[in-house]
Amino acid sequence: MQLAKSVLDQYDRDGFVLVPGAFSPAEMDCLKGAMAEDVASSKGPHLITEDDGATLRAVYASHTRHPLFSTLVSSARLLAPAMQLVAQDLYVHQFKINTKRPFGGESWAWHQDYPVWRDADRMPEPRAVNVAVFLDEVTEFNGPVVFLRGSHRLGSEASSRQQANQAGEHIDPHDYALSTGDLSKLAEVHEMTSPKGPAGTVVFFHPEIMHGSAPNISPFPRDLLIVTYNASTNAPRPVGEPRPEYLVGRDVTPLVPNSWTLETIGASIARAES
Ligand SMILES: O=C(O)CCC(=O)C(=O)O
Repeated sequence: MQLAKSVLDQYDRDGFVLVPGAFSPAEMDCLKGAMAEDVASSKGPHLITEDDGATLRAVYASHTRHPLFSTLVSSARLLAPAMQLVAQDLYVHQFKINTKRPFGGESWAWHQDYPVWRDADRMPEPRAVNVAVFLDEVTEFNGPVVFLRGSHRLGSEASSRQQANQAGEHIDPHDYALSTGDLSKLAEVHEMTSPKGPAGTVVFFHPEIMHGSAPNISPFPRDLLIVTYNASTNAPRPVGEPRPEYLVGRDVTPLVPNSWTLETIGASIARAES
């Protein structure tokens, strides 16, 4: 899949683009099943809970444990447009599924992603792209990600007054949030907008766009898979101990796009299990 010039221009202008129908509902069902298998069969710090300490909020690095996800990250439907947008060879910096349960999946504070990777991981530049895959339909009711359109053009200066959380592991946007005053000023200039669509929709978004999301007050789940691709030449250069590999990918070998379909994946799963 290749993005048209007009879509690339739209990404430059807005900081995100929505690609409807990138995957089929059957493919999303399959990924939801794989997510459930991964969560049920693994324990560890890569499973992040809500404040109650029990409800799942996010699962990291499923692509290192489940063949459906390890092959998905090289799918031409995700990787080829990502390579166009960054104009570089790419590897997976981070993989996560943010899961908002019905009736209460919690919010994600307003933030930019790159300042976190710059400060916590020493990623040299924002030569990266986030790719969000809607595992569920995303509506105005189940906590869609909200962007400040065009705010990526401000660079990371808008976050420079934030204190980097020194935590060695998962850094929640709540620990790195923009102040309400700054956000109020930005929202006067940058329209708030939330891409929505059926399961299988994909949104590419810039690592410096301001974004956040509200709690899920609907009876419907909102599972959102986000792959962050980084340029292989832009790998973090940590001064001390790097953050764990489930948060910061260390294999910077450039990925090669594959033709990911349920059929080809079925074959690769059989190979992995034999
Ligand atoms: O899942 C969401 O609603 C927001 C996620 C997000 O902002 C992030 O992971 O950086």
